Amino acid sequence: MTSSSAGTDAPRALITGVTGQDGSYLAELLLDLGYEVFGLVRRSSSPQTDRIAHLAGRLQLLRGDLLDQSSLSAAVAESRPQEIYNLAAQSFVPTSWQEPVLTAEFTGLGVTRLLEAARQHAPKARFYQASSSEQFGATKQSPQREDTPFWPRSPYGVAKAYAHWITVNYRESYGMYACCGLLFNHESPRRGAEFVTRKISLAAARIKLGLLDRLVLGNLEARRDWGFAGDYVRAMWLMLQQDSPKDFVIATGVTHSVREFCELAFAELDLDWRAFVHTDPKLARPAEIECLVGDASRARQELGWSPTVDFAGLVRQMVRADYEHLRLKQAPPSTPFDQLALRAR
Ligand code: NAP
Ligand code: F7E
Repeated sequence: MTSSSAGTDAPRALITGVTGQDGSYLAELLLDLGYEVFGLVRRSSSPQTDRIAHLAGRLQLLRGDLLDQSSLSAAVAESRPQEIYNLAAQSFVPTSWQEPVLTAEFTGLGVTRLLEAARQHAPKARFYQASSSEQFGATKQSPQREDTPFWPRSPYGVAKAYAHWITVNYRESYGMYACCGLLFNHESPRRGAEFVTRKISLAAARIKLGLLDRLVLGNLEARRDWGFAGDYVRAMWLMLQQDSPKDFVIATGVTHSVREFCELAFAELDLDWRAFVHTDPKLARPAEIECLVGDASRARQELGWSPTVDFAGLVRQMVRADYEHLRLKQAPPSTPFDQLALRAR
């Protein structure tokens, strides 16, 4: 672990995108490892802090936006981090066709802004860039490894490819400890509701509870290499603890279709998915990636990393979490005390 240069012995880390799925798991991991953790949060009329609410008092939040150079510089100068994790991005692929310029600004150019802030205010900080399997897109090589050529198929993938190469370029130009994790899809009960896995787990739970009667999806045959987000943030941390910076593919090595995800998710609640799932061609993407599967051999050998949750375990965890959460929300108060509290409201 990199050591602190100031007052306390605790190493300091700055996480952008701390309010997102990965940011929340990474903040937990680093706090448990004894880090002082700073999280960058952008201004919103209604703060998006649900995923980190349980870390209040342990996590220090700084205001900043990937679009704004001075706020990034101020955040780096104030936190004086030994490690910077850049997880912030416009991360939903369909939105990248609706807002291609904004996606390029956030997900592409925003990385250059943060690298510049690091170069000027914390040049020795170790820098992690959240690269993506979307960069491989329609590549002919399978499974995808660190040296597989990129052929991105969405404005998001193109922006991430730029972000990847600018990070490599800062490593090569300035000798910065900067590395990219080429992460394949990773999910959890904290996954955003518009991504397909969470869309399915939430719908299955709602259908079971009688709150919904159908689920409409796009391409059921698309195949992805799905892992658990908690495993993947551990890989991010490991990448910054090596002797020299390198890029790594992080994946399970197993691919499944959206259809298979549906089958397992509905079966977990004793439902037959075929009775509820419909498709709508409007949800098809202008350019789809039919199949992705990663080869994480380098990470296994050099980082000692391997996933702990398999596909069936991931589906079960997500469906159970959504079902229990919705069931409890619906359940009438069970104790006299709860009844009183309800009447007082
Ligand atoms: P996520 O849940 O969508 O979180 C994205 C985060 O970025 C949120 O905290 C969001 O803040 C923040 N953000 C967006 N625009 C910003 C801006 N202009 N300035 C500052 N912050 C901004 O994403 P995730 O699933 O945790 O993924 C983390 C990173 O890994 C992303 O870069 C994603 O592209 C990449 N990635 C994800 C996967 C995956 O399968 N999850 C795979 C490969 C790579 P708000 O809460 O305010 O919106
Ligand atoms: O789609 C198909 C869809 O939106 C997965 C992001 O974290 O991982 C994520 O990107 C597949 C696609 O994730 C629906 O066409 C079918 O083939 O869950 P997704 P994604 O596009 O793979 C990568 C690695 C990232 O870096 C991204 O940030 O599922 N699909 N029907 C659907 N997808 C959605 N969202 N909704 C549907 O109804």
